[in-house]
Amino acid sequence: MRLFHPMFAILLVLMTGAPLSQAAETGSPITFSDVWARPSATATGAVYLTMTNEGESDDALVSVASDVAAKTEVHEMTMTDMVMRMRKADSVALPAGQSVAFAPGGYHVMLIGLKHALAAGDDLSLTLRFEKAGEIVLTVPVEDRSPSKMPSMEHMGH
Ligand SMILES: [Cu+2]
Repeated sequence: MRLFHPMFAILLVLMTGAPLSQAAETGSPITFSDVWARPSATATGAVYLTMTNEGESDDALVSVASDVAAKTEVHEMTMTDMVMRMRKADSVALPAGQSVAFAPGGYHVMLIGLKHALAAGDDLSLTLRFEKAGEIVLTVPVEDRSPSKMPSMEHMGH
């Protein structure tokens, strides 16, 4: 049977397109975008990302790990009495249907005790463990994005 009528092609695209957009092929309802790490020549580095829960049940990021650093933690920057502080977040809630952005000035993944410098163009592997979705491994590109206004801020307290 030959199905070369243009209408069939359109139907096939519609039929195969739907499940892909739900990330069904990975089996995980958690999707990521805007994943990048800041270049670093010091002992610490930072990873930023946006995570979205496309599933029906609430989840939470409970731990992070990377083999490029001795210790990997989720940190949160907060403004208290006009002073920026950084503290370790034990978990980050990711309710069903919502996104959480890790971005300069807010949440970030802190790489502590880097085993080597991170240069733009490098990749690093980051493992995120979720309460329900389990472990997800991301490849994080090191990118030289818009320079931070306060480059030393993210390293405060380390
Ligand atoms: Cu930090």
